[in-house]
Amino acid sequence: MRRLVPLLLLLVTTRVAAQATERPCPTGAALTASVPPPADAMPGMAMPGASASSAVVQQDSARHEIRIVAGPFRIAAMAHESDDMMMMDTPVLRVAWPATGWVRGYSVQLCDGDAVGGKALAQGMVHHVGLANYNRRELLYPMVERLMAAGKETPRVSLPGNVGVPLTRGDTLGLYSAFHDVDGHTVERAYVIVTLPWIAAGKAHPIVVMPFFADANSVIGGTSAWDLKPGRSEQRSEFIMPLNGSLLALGGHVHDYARSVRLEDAENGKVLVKLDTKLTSDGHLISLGKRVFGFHEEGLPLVANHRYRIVAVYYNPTGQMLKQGGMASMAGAFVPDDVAEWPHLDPRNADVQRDIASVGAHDMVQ
Ligand SMILES: [Cu+2]
Repeated sequence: MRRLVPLLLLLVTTRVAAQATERPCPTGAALTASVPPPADAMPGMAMPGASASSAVVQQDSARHEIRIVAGPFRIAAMAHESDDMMMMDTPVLRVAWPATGWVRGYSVQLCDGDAVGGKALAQGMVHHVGLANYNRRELLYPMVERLMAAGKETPRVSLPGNVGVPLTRGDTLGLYSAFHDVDGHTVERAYVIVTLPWIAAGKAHPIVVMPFFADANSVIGGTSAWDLKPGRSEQRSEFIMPLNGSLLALGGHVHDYARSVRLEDAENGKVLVKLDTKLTSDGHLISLGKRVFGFHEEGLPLVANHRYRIVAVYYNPTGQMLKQGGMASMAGAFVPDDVAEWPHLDPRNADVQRDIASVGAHDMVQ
């Protein structure tokens, strides 16, 4: 999973308690009626195996929220014969963003479309839900932005009051997700509701914050996992900052046997941020640290045209090569000095096209 620690991740948790409690799931009938059938589901047009699900955007001005409702998804009970979790990946469902302004966080709900009175499904059925933004580039890579990502351990993200990620009316977002059954129950019609707290343009002037993502093994259009050799090993990659700005918070994603992942100044080798793991005695991952730097002035400055490096350290005690066992990235919230200098997304670029074709396929795959 590439981005389970997503953008804004870390600023986050303190506000959770202050949030309004989760709204109940709409009744199944209301859910079913709210999501139109997919446009390509016309007679004669449907491809074999094509999805019957689609997504719709609802703007709730009173609550200052924009909701993306997607479904229906069939979550089939599967035999769990091994430790491998059987996942059901959904297709990427595209929606047009309805208003210009700033996103302040997100939360994910899974609802049962067959429940008469409205019923939330176990959060544990959500392996991950992510949103790609096809109108903006990742800061460091010729890829479309991954705006948010949530797994079952990150059901809600909420930014501090005065911070937001800009989106423009008409931007195209793609929602991708994966589910798995819990306790062997099949759900015939599940719906995902992603709720994004929202500041409308003209209402306020929040600090613009953007997703930051840096991979120790960036592969566009494929998995960024690598084969983990026995013993101690390092995986590193360099990037050049495209513009000036500062990091507000930084977390990351690693797999079992990772010891640390760090950000260095590649010009002088100075360690800027090092995140250490907590592991079980046999090396399985318990958690990876994170850093919050504070706000703009006190953020960690990153300098345009300067070279930086991500270094992941692993110790694989198994004595064997672990196929695709390694993965490491850092992700967080970044405040550009001038957002107008953000690198442009070129849809004709071959890397960008490869990435678009693979959205959702490698994100969050363990
Ligand atoms: Cu992973």
